[in-house]
Amino acid sequence: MKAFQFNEKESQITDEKVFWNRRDFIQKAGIFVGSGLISANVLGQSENEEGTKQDKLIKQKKAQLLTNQISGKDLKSELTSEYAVTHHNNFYEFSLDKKEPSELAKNFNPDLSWQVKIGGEVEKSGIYTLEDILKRVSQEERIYRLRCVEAWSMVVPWYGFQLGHLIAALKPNSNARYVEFKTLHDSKQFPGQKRGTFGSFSLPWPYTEGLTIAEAMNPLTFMATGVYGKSLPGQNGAPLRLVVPWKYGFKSIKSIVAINFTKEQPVSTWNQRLPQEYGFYANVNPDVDHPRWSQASERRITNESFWGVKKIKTLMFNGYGDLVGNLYKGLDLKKNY
Ligand SMILES: Nc1nc2c(c(=O)[nH]1)N[C@H]1C(S)=C(S)[C@@H](COP(=O)(O)O)O[C@H]1N2
Ligand SMILES: [Mo]
Repeated sequence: MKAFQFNEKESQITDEKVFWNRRDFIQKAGIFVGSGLISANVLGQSENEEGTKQDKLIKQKKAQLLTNQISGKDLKSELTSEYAVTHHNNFYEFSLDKKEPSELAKNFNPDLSWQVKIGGEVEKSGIYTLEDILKRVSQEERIYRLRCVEAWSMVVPWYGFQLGHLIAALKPNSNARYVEFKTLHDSKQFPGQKRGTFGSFSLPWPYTEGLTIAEAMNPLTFMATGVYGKSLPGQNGAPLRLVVPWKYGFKSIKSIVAINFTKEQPVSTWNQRLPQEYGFYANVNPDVDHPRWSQASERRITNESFWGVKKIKTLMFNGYGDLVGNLYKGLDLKKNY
C-alpha cells in the first residue's frame, strides 16, 4: 500500500499562498481602518537600527517557540509506546473494549483509493480519493498529547497534514461557519454498527463530529494518515482521521468519508447521545468536571501496562492554550463544555 505522498502541485501551492496573504492583508487592513491612523512604525521611520534588530530577534525566537509547540518536538521524550498507541483504542465501530479494535481491524486496510465526499458551502465540492487529497497538501510529523474524556492520555507521533491547508485549497464560501465530518457507515466492515451488537447501548451511526471554521483552520488542527512512521492501522482510524489535540479525544473522528461545510452547528455524536455529559466544544478543561468523574488529572499511558501509570495534572486546553485560547475569548467555558 502506498501510504505517504509528498506531491505538491505548483498551482495548488499558489492558491494556498494567495489565500493566506489575503487573510493577512484583510487582518492588517482591518486594524488600520479600525484605529484610523497609520503609525510611523508601519512607515518604517521611527525605529533606530538597534531596536529593529532586537525586534527581529524576538520575533524569530517567538516564531521558533511556536513552531516547536505546533510540531510537538518538545514532547519527544514523553512518547507513548507504539504498542500502547495501537492496542489501547476507542473505536466503537469495532468494539466498546480497548484491546479488541486492534484484533477486529486486522482486515480493515483501506488504501489511497478511499473516497471522501466534500460538500456544502464550498467551491470545490466533489468526491476525492485520498490520493487526490494528498496531492493538494504536504505531509509532516506532529507529536501531540491526546486526552480522552475518560481521563487517560497519551503522547502520539502522528503523520499527516494541517487541515487548514486542505480547506484553503477547497475554497469554502462565506456561508461556511462550521465543518462537519462523518465516519464510514458500513456494518460489513464495522461490526459495532450492526443493530444489537452492544445490547441496549448504541450510538447513532455514522459517527459525526464538527468544528467551527476557525477551529478547523487553526494550525494545530491536523488530519492524520499515519502514526509512528507507518500508515494508520485500522484501529487508529485508517486511512484518514482528525486530530484536534486541545479537545477531548472523541472530537478526533476516525475513518472519515465526508467533510461538509455548513452554516449550522453540526451534530456531535456523543453530544447527541448524552448531551449532559458531552458538549459540542469538548475543550480539555481541568476546571469543568464530567458529571460522573473529575477532569482535574489524567492517567498517562506510556507502555503496555495500560493502567499502571501515575496520575498527572490535566492542563487547560491540554497545554495548547497559547495557540487556541483566543478562539474562545468571551465564551463561558462552563456552559459551553
Ligand atoms: N469513528 C470514531 N471515531 C472516534 C471514536 C469512535 O469510537 N469512533 N472514538 C474517539 C475517542 S473517544 C478517542 S479517545 C479517540 C481515540 O483514538 P485512538 O484510538 O487512535 O487513540 O478516537 C475518537 N474517534
Ligand atoms: Mo475518548
